[in-house]
Amino acid sequence: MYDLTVIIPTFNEEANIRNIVMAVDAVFYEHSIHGRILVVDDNSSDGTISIVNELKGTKENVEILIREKDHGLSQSVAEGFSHAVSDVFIVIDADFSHPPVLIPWMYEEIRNGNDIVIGSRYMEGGGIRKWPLKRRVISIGATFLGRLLFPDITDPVSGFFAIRKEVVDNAPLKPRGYKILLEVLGKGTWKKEKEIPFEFVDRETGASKLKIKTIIEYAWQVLDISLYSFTHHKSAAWREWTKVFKFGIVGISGIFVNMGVLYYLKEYVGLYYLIAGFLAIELAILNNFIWNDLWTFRQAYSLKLSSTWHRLILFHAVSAGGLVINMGILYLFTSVFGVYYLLSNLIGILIGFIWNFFVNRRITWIRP
Ligand SMILES: Nc1nc2c(ncn2[C@@H]2O[C@H](COP(=O)(O)OP(=O)(O)O)[C@@H](O)[C@H]2O)c(=O)[nH]1
Ligand SMILES: [Mg+2]
Repeated sequence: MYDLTVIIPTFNEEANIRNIVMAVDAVFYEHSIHGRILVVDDNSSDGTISIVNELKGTKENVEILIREKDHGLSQSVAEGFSHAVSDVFIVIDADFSHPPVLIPWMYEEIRNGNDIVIGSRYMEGGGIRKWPLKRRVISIGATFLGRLLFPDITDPVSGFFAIRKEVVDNAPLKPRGYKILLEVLGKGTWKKEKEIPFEFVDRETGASKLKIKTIIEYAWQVLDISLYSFTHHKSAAWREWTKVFKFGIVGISGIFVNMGVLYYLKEYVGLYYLIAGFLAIELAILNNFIWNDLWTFRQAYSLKLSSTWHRLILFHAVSAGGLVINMGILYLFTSVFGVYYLLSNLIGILIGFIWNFFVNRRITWIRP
């Protein structure tokens, strides 16, 4: 029984496969890891298969799975998951875009209690070398979409990651395209995740295989994971949706506070309505802050890291931004596009809400 299986998906990698297998095996040796290497190949037409077969002759921990139908990177990795028997899996590209020296660190983080460990290109210390602008733009777009579902994860579409076997044991993965990690995050069972930075280096030899079709498949995948989370309340994306709902309920409570205070201060205290209105907004913001802090984002890391004052100031700043967005859209849609003002305001409220949620989620209450 092996402790760890390193899964290497390959398609026509004769230029790299020997070196990557040797490099991973050397890392095992140096760190006394009892690991196995599982190459999952989509029936390459070049020398990949024969090279692995030759390596198998000298190394008993090397294995190859040759697939003949349903060609695809994600499908290959998923098949690797069901084939491997160890408790931990690590997925790594064959073309040295992912540094094998990080394998022991990832493995250790899994043993430290994380369910998923992700090699991140987008966190501090990470990066991408030798990518043309087009690739960068596509990748940033893909990452942005993925972060809507998993805001704490900087690189939810990384191809370099480690998981515990249980994460995918009963997961109904629908592997398509290139983003198997997003599928694992969306359909798998996990609580704790950790990212470690690395610098992605684009391949030196062989061709990259990204196509337009991949981008369309990816958008479907994000939608599919969102729908899945609505019916599977243990999923990580559902945990995120519950925050959105709570934030919305708090927002509605704020409207009542705002209206009530305005009415009271004007009618009973006799304040000028704009002054009353200003105080009403401030009290509504305080109301929303308290409920979000105690309820919506109760488990946020920043509750320990930052002071309540710090969060309160951030929340004010974000709310002010939301107000400007709301007013801006009200003006733009009504006076420029000629939309009925109540409808314009509704659109403004909605976009202001999205702003408030996402920005607060990223800066005020971080990492649950
Ligand atoms: N099994 C399998 N592996 C693939 C397929 N496409 C790419 N790969 C492998 O997946 C890894 C990443 O592919 P690559 O083309 O370098 O993607 P990029 O780095 O995102 O441009 C490499 O190890 C490839 O050999 C595929 O259709 N099937
Ligand atoms: Mg590559």
